[in-house]
Order: sequence, then structure tokens, then C-alpha cells
Amino acid sequence: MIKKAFKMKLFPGCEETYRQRHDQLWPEMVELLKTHGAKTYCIFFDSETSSLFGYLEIDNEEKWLQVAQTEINQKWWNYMADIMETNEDYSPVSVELTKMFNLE
Ligand code: RM4
Repeated sequence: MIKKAFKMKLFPGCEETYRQRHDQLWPEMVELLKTHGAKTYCIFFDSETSSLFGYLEIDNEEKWLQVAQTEINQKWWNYMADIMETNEDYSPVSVELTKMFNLE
């Protein structure tokens, strides 16, 4: 099991829109994330910094990375780009975090 954590940045004041869009996450996105190995995928919001903290459990890193290449995921990123900091290809600016402790 690989445990990944990363942070992204939401534009200020966009948390309700972000939540609503994820409450109604497209069924094809749910399917895509699951078929690419996402076991658990949570996103938390830090109101102090407007950062999003993502936590993900996967079995295979290469398979997971393929998500980014799919048309559905790219459409999702385009859709989300009006409320998040993004790169030129509309992928969210994402900073990997280092696991420092793990209790099981
Ligand atoms: C986030 C961001 C991530 C995506 C999730 C479902 O807002 O776009 O890349 O994996 O949604």
C-alpha cells in the first residue's frame, strides 16, 4: 500500500464551490479514480492558508499516474481551473508531502 499526500491551492472564497463540485463528482471521474487504484482518497481544506490537503492510498504508482493522461481527468481539471491554482495544462499546482509518521 502506497500512502500519498499532497497539497494544492484554492482561490480564496471558493471552498463552497469546491465542496459542491466534489459532492457531485462526475460518476465517470469516480470510476476513473477507482479503476486507477484509488482505495481511499480524501481532500481536506485549510482555511488559514486556503490550501487543500489530499490523502490517497494506492497499490501502484505507475497506474495512478496514468489518470492524468485521460480525457475525463483533463476535462475535470479544465472545469476546476477557475477556482484553483493551476499549471499551463490546467493541472492543479500540486506539492507532494513527505510522510513523517505512520501508526498502524
Ligand atoms: C481535485 C483535483 C484533483 C482531482 C480531484 C478529484 O480538485 O482536480 O486533481 O484528483 O479533484
